[in-house]
Amino acid sequence: MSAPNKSYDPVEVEALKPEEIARMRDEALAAFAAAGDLAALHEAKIAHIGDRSPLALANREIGALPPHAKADAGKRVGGTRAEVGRALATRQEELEAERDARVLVEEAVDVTLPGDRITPGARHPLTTLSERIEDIFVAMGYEVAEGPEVEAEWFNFDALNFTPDHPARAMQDTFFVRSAGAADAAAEGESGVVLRTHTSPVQVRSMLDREPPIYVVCPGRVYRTDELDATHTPVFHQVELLAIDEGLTMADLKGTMDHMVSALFGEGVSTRVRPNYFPFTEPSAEMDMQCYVCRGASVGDPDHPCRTCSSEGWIELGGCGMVNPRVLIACGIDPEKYSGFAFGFGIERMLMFRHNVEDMRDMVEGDVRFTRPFGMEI
Ligand code: FA5
Repeated sequence: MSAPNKSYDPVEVEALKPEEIARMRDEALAAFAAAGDLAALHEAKIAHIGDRSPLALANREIGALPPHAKADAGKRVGGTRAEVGRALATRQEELEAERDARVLVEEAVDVTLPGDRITPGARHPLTTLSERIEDIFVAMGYEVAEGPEVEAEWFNFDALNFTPDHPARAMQDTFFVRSAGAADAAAEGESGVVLRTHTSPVQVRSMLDREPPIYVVCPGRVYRTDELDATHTPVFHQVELLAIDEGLTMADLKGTMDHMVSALFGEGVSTRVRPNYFPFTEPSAEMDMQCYVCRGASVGDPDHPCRTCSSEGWIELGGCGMVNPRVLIACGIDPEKYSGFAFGFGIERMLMFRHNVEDMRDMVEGDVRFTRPFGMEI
């Protein structure tokens, strides 16, 4: 900047001449108008009203003018800078509006296009129901116990008091594992190894592994040579319950099962027992639960039939009884001191009546349209 000069004539300062200021203005307005986008406008802004632009330099010259000349030059330069500033703001608005309109077109999302989101799967309801049942017993202090699916015949039958000629051992019920040297199918039964036909061998393993008192819940997959139809499958799931302690009776068994069905089907749903026979329990019983839908109201009322229990009022749950003393002895437990109860039931059948599934084949076919409605219960 020049030093103050008392005899200075502003008209003589090149940068402050009116035509020079007008030229700066015209150049700035032309540059703004020519800027095709916001980046170009920014360049033009720096060039024409930035700190080193001709207008800024002219403005600085005003400080060096004598006082009488300052007002005139200041008015001319200030007015021009304001005009250029307004032109810049106007062009900035235009270019921003153009950019926003372009973005709306270029980045438009067609919400009618089919989505490519991967829908979440669902756990199989047999798994979630089995885990729910386990949780009920774990909350009562039971321990979850598991055993092998390829099982020694001794655990599956002998230790459970099945006599050698018991019909359940027959090939029409049991998958025998053929030993490597077996000549033909007839020799299969000689391997001593079967696919377990029920979860009761886990009772035996639990009693051999633990000292009483024993409270275990044993979920697992079991195998029988049944044909796949609406109510049978050759591979299915059971949950087994075993309690061994001093002084246990059928009343404890019934109370425990009443609690389970109330927790699963609603407060107040009760159970009943009917005589039955299992080699490993004595006495043995079949346990039914009260129909949780009609609670017995449909019995003898043809106007209000119940699909869930076929208007019988009761639904068959599974087998149960007091552990046979012969089984306790086979497992090294003193039947004079300890008694126990056991209960076993099928998860597929329970899923059928709990969720009105009419055909067991739906559970094994792996179609997600069957599992998805059960949701992501965990
Ligand atoms: C037993 O397997 C005994 N171990 C149950 C038991 C345990 C009795 C402890 C006493 C004490 P059962 O053969 O009845 O019993 O089978 C139990 C349940 O398995 C049946 O109630 C039924 O729900 C289910 N079940 C049996 N066969 C099939 C099959 N092919 N497909 C689906 N579920 C089946």
